[in-house]
Amino acid sequence: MRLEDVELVQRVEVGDADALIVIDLQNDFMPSGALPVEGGDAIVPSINALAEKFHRLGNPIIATQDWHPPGHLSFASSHGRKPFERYEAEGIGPVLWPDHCVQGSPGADFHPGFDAKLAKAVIRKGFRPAVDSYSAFVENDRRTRTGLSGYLRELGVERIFLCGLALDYCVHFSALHGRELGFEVLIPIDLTKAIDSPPGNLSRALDLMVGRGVKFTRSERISARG
Ligand code: VGL
Ligand code: ZN
Repeated sequence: MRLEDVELVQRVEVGDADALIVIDLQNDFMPSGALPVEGGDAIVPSINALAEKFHRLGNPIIATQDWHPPGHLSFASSHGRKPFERYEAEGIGPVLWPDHCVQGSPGADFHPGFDAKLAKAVIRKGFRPAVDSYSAFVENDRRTRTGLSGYLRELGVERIFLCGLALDYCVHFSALHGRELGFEVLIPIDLTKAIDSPPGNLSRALDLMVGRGVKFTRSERISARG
């Protein structure tokens, strides 16, 4: 499925059981970063605008950070290989990445234009050397939880709005796990960008998300309640 073919929800009103989750809006995923996502910087102002809406309504905003130790096994350099080479191991893959989002490095910081102070919690993921975590909920070993679902449940959240980077990796796996964990999931499609590596990955990710009941809309169709 192509991005243009995804069916969009016409009108969305932010309810009191809604949370906004901003995925990995970090320097290394910006066009000048170590693992650049095309157009990654262009979505920042519109994400701020939606976050401002949630903030005014008193709805929770949670941000995630990809947060790897040096020498992480998702890095091609840790295997003497080239970035984007295919590589599958338990908790790693399907491709290897350039070194990125190393804990405490400038590349791991939020994009300076992102209004991160509006986030009431920051979830850091991918910090175990041999296990990656694309999802904000469950690491790539498919077992280890980040704690986010419990946190959302305690806040009474039933529906999550997912935005940020990258659509076919961290947003995608967060959406699927969100569904598995019983949340409604809505992605404003203009507030996210894809890596699309290996080629065709975005199309496959869209098929999977649609099949599991993830809904899509555009940010200008989201209105405040009341
Ligand atoms: C991501 C690849 C590697 C993401 C993180 O945020 O989508 N992708 N690490
Ligand atoms: Zn990563």
